[in-house]
Amino acid sequence: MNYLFEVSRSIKKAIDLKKPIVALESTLISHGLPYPENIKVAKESINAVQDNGSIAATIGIINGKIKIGLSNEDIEILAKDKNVQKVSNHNINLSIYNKKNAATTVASTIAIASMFNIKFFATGGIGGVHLNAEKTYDVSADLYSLAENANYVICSGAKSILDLDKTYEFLETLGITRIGYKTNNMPGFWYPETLNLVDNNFDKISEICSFLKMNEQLKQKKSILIFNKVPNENALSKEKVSQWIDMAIIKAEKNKIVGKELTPFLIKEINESSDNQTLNANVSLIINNADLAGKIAKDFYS
Ligand code: PSU
Ligand code: MN
Repeated sequence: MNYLFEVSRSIKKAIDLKKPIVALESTLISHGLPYPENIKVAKESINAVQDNGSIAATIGIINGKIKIGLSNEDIEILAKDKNVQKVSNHNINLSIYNKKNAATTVASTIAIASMFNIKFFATGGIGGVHLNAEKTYDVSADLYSLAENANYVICSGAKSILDLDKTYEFLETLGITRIGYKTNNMPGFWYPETLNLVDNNFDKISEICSFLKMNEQLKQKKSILIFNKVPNENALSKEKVSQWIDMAIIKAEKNKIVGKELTPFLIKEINESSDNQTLNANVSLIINNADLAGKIAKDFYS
């Protein structure tokens, strides 16, 4: 099995010494953000984690090998190469078999992180239940992966393009605890608040950690979501975001974009029609989540 995985030396050491590690995904590099913002976000997220005394492990697939701890060179490949595959739990095995360069989604990143006992993970927004899912059955594998793995996931909720109410309900159905960091409501990714209430708000990192430590004793095989709002200076209003989304959805339907192409298509369209206001919000919330994850992981292991 070892030849399928490559763990960077510093991460191997950190795992052995039980140091705080935060896993990061690579799909937002290849499919979520345009070049060169994607490289900037990848590097600044790593820096944000490490500035807080934790170790960042960006996960992705280079030449059919699963890498835990992508190098700067690997990040460049995933950021620039147009043929990078987006891999979730259903196709990761094939991208390895076919020796592809591939980017891991939330679903596959946490599945890999769990294999190496890496508990913490930071991203922008998770995937969830899509609008019209009652017709298309398009529900992100992220939700099931969160239910199958016991990770602590720092995010700004689920992406605004989804049906956030259905996603909220489905998280509950799957047994995933939804906690807020300084927020009583689940965030809406590019906008700070939905109407859905978190299961518990914590105003202090130390309180989150004592809760997570207690949770470890329960030995539940389920993830916990820790919601962090988009920073104020880049936050957008729900009304504006909804207008851009409606326009993008009409275009997606016209162009018959479905399945795993849908999320990247909508995000790209909305970045354009918002004059990059959504892109700026996206960049800022991802780095902010990496920063919070670095702090929580550090506190958790000390
Ligand atoms: N968050 C972002 N940009 C992204 C994603 C999340 O800000 O591109 C990616 C994540 O990798 C997530 C995936 O796991 O989109 C969900 O895709 P789908 O809806 O096809 O499951
Ligand atoms: Mn999907």
